[in-house]
Amino acid sequence: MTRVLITSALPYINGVKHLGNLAGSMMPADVFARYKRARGVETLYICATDEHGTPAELAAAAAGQDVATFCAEQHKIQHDLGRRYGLSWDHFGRSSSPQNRALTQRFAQTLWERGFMEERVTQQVYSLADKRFLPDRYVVGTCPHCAYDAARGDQCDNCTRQLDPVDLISPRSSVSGSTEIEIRDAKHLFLKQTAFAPRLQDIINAKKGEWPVLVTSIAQKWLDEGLQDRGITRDLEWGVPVNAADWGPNPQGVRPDAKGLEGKVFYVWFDAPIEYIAATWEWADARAPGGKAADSDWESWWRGPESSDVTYVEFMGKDNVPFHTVGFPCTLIGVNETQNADGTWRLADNAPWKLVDTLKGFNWLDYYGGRFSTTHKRGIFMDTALDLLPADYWRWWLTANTPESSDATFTWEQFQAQVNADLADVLGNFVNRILKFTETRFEGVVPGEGEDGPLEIKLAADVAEKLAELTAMLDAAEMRKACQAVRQLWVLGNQYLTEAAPWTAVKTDRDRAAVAVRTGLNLVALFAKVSEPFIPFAAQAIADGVGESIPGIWPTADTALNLLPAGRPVKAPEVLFRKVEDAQVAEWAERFGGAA
Ligand code: B3M
Ligand code: ZN
Repeated sequence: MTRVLITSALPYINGVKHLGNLAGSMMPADVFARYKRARGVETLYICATDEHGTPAELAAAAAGQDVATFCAEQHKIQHDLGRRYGLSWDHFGRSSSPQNRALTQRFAQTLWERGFMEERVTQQVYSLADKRFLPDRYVVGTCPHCAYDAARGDQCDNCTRQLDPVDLISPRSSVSGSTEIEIRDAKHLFLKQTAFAPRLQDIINAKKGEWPVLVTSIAQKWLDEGLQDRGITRDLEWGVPVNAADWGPNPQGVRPDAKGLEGKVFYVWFDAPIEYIAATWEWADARAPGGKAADSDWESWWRGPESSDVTYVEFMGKDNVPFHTVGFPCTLIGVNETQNADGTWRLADNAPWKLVDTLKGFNWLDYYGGRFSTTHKRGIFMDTALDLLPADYWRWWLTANTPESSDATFTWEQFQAQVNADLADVLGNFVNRILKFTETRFEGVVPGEGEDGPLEIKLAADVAEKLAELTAMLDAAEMRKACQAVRQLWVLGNQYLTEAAPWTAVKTDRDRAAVAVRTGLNLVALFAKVSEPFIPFAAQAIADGVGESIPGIWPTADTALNLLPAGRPVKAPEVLFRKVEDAQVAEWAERFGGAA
């Protein structure tokens, strides 16, 4: 039996996430985690808020809060929202945790001592008015590539190119708006990513054909363009302190000259992925008596021979792929390995950290063909969505429309059509029809009489086929196809019931009607189990109706239609899915901005 470790990209702390963020990382990761647990696989699904960097400081300043208080509050809000969406994290950590601070510092120190880091004096933007350096988003100006006049120091939102703050034309401070800017020398630490290019190329070559083409092609593009050594420290107050004074010598016997590095912190993209590991440590500590776990409790998921039964799967949007195919692997390879004099590599110890086995990257979910935007408040956000409709409506639509092979678009009209058809007309209607009929004509218990006939034999074959398809698609984390398969199972149920027509049979042949009712009730139990990864709240209500507990054991072709013992009492649930009305759609399209 193998274990599965699942991470979804860490939502940034600067505000509530929109549905596009949910669709392209947390949602598919959750469906996958729920499915694995239902299969009886030991599963750990880890997520956290990503709390460092300039966007956190800027958002806190905009909210008029100190950044620690802001992050603590926002973490709670995101945690609570996740819970209300049924995101089944085993732990939802914080990249500002003591565990992440310790691990980030330890990894950085190791990278130095292995010779993969060096000090460089670089040119940085300094604001005379603000008396501080302006890293990343603290400076805005005109993009040197496309002339967009609100490009940020780290990236141009218009042409998406990565930038260096000193590249901006007419730079100004985002703190004060001041244009009194000069370029000053400042010392920073650089990770020598160039050294890792051949190792990364080997990894990508091995994953071509296995990972989504989107992912390997983004990684390959970065490798083709040539890796750059990367500055991994920043002149910020909020972040993991560098603490270079504690480090030992590099292979040339040189200790870092901590002078000039005082007060600096690591770049957010250096510590954020390390938080995947640190959050697992947080998880172990949170469960340990006294709050202090043994290292082996969390390390067994991540390093050395104890973790050899773990398959590690990452979920993320395409913008995060470079950091997970280049940045994070460089950190881990550098911590795991050393280079021999002839340039070959060897493991540094017998407990290397695990690199990703499967990387699921997703395209964008758009809003009416344009980008959702946190900054411009365009589209629907996780909190408001739940004020409109229960979580399962969103879960279903977002999973059924996962932007796997291309970008996908949300429109209220498509959303309404799909949730009404799939959830209300197909699934809800089926469950309701058969349970109501059982209540009125079979005393609300699973009938035991009668023998299966040709209809049931055909149904069993059809169900077996679709169930196999569903299982295969979930194993591959192919979300759209998995949704199709589960929907087709629901449709089979409706078709069967229409053909078997127990309401007609009951007038002439009560045994025949009993077989149809028993089969229908078993389908209800089956649907609860196989729908649980997608719509866990409704699945629970459905399971309750037939006295089943979920997540139970994933059904097989043999058990699929034999889940319920004869004589068990059953009960129709309250309305499972209310239809989304035209008037609601009109109101929401108006309120959130619809077409154009
Ligand atoms: N926080 C994603 C983002 O906000 C970023 C992911 C970190 S994963 C280690 O775009
Ligand atoms: Zn640009």
